[in-house]
Amino acid sequence: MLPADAPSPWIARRSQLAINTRPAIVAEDGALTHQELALRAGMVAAALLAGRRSLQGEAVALLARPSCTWVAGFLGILEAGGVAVPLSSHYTDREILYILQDAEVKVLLVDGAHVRTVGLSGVRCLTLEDLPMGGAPPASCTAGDRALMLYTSGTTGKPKGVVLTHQNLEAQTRLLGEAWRISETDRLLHALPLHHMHGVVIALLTTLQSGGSTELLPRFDPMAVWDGFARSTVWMGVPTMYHKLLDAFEQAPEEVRRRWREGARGLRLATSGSAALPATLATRWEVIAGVVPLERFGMTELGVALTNPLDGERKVGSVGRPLSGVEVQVVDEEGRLVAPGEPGEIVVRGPTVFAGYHRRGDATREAFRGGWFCTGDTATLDQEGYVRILGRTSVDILKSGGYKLSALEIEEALGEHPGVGEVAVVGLPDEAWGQRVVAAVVPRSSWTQRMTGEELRAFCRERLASYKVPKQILLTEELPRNAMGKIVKQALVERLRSQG
Ligand code: MCA
Ligand code: AMP
Repeated sequence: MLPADAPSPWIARRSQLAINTRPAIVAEDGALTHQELALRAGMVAAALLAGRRSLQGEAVALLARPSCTWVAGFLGILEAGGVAVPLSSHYTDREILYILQDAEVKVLLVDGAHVRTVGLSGVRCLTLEDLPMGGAPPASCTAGDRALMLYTSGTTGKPKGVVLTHQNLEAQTRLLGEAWRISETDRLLHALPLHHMHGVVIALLTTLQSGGSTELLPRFDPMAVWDGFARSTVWMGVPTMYHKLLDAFEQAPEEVRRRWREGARGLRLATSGSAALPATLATRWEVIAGVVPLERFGMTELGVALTNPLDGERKVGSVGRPLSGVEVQVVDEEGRLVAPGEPGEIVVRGPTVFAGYHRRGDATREAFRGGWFCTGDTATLDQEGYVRILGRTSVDILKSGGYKLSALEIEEALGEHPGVGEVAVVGLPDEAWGQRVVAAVVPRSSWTQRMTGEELRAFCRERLASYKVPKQILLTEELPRNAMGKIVKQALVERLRSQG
């Protein structure tokens, strides 16, 4: 670990790349070399600084399509000494306002497609395409300075800001780049959302900092991804993407399959993470690509912590061993190491572990025990040190298509409807999504005949990003409860599963 006041290793690496003339980004809005990208980032930094020497940790939100513009905006914020807060275009206005407020955002950087008036005084909106020409030397940042804030759903109703430092970003991108031997000859095909750890740090920034190039697709489209493999060496996806890719493959005519198969076989590395990769998907991919995807385990609070090896044995159903430079243990409730085969919680320590939840001192303290970050994931360790994930300790944290969703956040949104008496949100096992989010609602008596599940879904869509909206909302007379009157979600899951 570097001392918090050491010069930022992130900025140092960025300066090295500023003279690199190899390709860095290809996207809908053009292509940039590392050098050109550095110049564009310098322009953004200069506009943000407007004569100051540093933003001194001010939060700057970023809302733009996946593009050269997005990447220059992101890097410019860090170079100006600001904290980048990437937003999703799937967010509702309400979600955006919540984050702007919670993160104490001062400036919102947008592209032409996202120009909007922000209903919050004190937030300035700058359009990236309209910034004046100019440049600024990077602000003098330290290893411990905040660099990135990612909003993640959890065991509280509202998402929390995960604060990552310059050191976190540098350590994660360097260690992962080394483990997966990402180099300047790599070209990553990128179709992940740019408001989460996977898409931003694990995929984009790791490739960028390793000197490689990234092709940013505007969205995940299975056919465009299959076509893109032929131009790429690396692909990173979540299991739902593999599911959708394999379905598209099976529906394609034989001559198209032949081309796609060749593209997949030409990849040097295809990884899967953010949720468990079912063995059936791994095998279906192997039949086409010749090798199973490399599965790894990560978390917003710490990036990738465990990975199957690039060259050694990839165990299907396992997430591999600790990333070199990161300490991982599987422990019991007292923090003692468990024996191989025994279940325990994954805990992590090292330079990639985040600095804390923004303005949530209590939640931060609760998340650590004796300096180790407690992931809330239950796992076993085998004799060779490979970790197998068994599931999460909390039933209220769901994973759908790689997105972490909070049952409580969805319940809160539904609870705002005047007809909703009681509500419980659960995840049902699902081949495509991993978990399919379903809500069971007990209507207030006066509303029983006046409300449908579809109307409630529309109500949710006004409040939550579309991927958080339950796939199904069932109206029911009662919810299963224990002797203390508490809703038993596991019993609800069983009931809903038996009803098909
Ligand atoms: C889209 N929908 C979803 C999801 N995605 N519903 C539930 N769960 C989802 N994940 C909704 C859409 O809003 C739409 O709703 C309907 O489903 C159909 O959308 P479709 O076109 O089929 O979906 P898509 O656009 O192809 O999206 C699927 C996706 C996407 C590409 C798999 O979900 C995605 O990009 N997932 C990646 C999430 C991710 O990056 N997680 C990493 C977190 P409607 O019809 O009502 O409009 S970081 C992490 O986990 C750690 C660090 C780690 O280890 O990586
Ligand atoms: P997030 O908070 O969105 O970063 O999601 C992190 C969570 O995703 C972890 O705590 C795990 O529950 C889950 N996760 C990530 N990678 C895997 C994987 N390969 N297998 C199973 N679960 C995973």
